[in-house]
Amino acid sequence: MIGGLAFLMLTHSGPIPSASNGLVKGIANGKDMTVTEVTSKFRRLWIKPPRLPPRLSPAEKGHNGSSILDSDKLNTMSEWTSRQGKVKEAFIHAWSGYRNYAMGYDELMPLSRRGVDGLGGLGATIVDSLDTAMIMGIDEIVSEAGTWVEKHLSKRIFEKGQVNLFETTIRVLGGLLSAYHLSMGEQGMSGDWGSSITFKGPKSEVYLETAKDLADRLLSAFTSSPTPVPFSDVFLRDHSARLAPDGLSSTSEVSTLQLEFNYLSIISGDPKYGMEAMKVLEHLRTLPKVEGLVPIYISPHSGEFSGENIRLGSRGDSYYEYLIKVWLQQGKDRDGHLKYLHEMYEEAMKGVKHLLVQKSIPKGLVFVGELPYGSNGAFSPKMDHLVCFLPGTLALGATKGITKKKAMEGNLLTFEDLENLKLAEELAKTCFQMYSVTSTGLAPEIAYFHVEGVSDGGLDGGNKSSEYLNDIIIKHADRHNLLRPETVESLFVLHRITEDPKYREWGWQIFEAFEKHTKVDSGGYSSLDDVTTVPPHRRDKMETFFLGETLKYLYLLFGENNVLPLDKFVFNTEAHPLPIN
Ligand code: DMJ
Repeated sequence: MIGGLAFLMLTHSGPIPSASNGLVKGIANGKDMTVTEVTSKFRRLWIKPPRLPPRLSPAEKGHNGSSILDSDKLNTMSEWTSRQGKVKEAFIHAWSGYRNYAMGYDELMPLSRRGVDGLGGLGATIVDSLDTAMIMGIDEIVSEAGTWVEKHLSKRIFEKGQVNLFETTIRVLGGLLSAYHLSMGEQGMSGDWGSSITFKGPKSEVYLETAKDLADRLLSAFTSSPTPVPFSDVFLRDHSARLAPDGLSSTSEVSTLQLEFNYLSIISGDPKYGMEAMKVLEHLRTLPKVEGLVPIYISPHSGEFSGENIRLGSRGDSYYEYLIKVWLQQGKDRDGHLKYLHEMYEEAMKGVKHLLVQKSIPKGLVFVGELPYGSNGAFSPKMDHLVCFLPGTLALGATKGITKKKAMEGNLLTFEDLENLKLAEELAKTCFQMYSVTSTGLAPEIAYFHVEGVSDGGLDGGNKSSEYLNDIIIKHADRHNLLRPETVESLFVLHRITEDPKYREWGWQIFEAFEKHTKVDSGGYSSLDDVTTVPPHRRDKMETFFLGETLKYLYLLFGENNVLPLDKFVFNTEAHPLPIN
């Protein structure tokens, strides 16, 4: 243990990332800082001991609490602690780029070193990053981000025009709610997530009050609609909402609001938020489905699904994720009136296995395809990277967040759970292979799988040494990478649940590929145009979810499993942890 800590302190006093190394002008709290100030600020931050020291499990402690770990185990622990430190460095580098060039904008354009408002202008990167900084114990960033929220966010909410209901809920509302809880919002909840740090920055009530103000305006999307299906866009400044231009909402968007609105009702004591959001799921329950699967569009006007396109990728994904997560959020009350969510989830997963899961040839990778023309139309062997949320969700649904070992010992797993867990492991392998098959080691946005009867050419320009080269087809238009989190999210959940170390190793390979190909010297990380060429052409955008999700999940994957335990916390679809009731 002492060896591990000493190692970490050494690591942390090493070179600091280039963006914070005086190459760029630093800005903190809106004020310009000199190069030396920036450098010394980050060096101070760097040499701090870790906030969350490794904790030993009861099995690792002797009777009197003394360590009985052998040196191999200690080395392994310090290796993962050191890797966790690298993820923290990456987060600081990403934040530095954003803070220096784009503070107050939604996103950083890391190549042109400026900001862009692609999400309605609520400083989305700041709010999305806040709880990651808390989890990593980076006080300076918590303080910078929290101070910005306190000084500017209410005004922005008051002034701004059109925002998307779903994106604003999962990123901004979700980020505020999580920051509220992690900064000890609820009396007596101190430290329930694995840390009891008191952060600099505003009091937790600031996050709650801002969340309420935002949600009060977002509610107009529900109240303006003639059905329980909300409109997709909200005008914040005048509390009004409107349909998307084509009159349709995405099924995943209308069904991925409930964790956030439910939790806001709990902490505010006002049931209106949860009530409005839950009406959507109650309504979806009544609609006809295909073996539990749903089309990706829905009309707020008629309340009916539109078209027949069924997929677990874009516009469909988090419908399935929230069925099980909103049910898990109920804690002890899971057998109460929300039991129908578990039933809908179970039926949908049966439908996935029956209608969407196939194996590629020649090597037999298990993947989830699509039914673009419904169950009577042809199967498409196309899988979005977005579908890689599914392994984590399946594993979580099977054990309800406890380890597989504990669930087996308690005889808690049904046949269905075991089958889902197996599928989760197979799909996680496929998602990882979507990375390792390319020459950058990073996944494309979309992959096709080689199946009998489909004669698309194989991968062109990928990693020629991969044994899955002939199984995975990457079309030219799909070769970009947006720094997405889904695969590392699933690796994190699967590592917690199965305790299999391979998931950490896979996560580390992915992290190294991000470091090698997406890091921008002047600060931040960039998306890529083509993951099959080296060096890859870069795309001028750092998505907020790289800080909110990707780096958070990698940090948690390499860390101790008593931080944000999965049977006590449920992560919203943007990786903002909320406590289970
Ligand atoms: C995030 O905003 C969320 O994870 C959402 O559910 C899907 N898309 C992005 C990340 O890829």
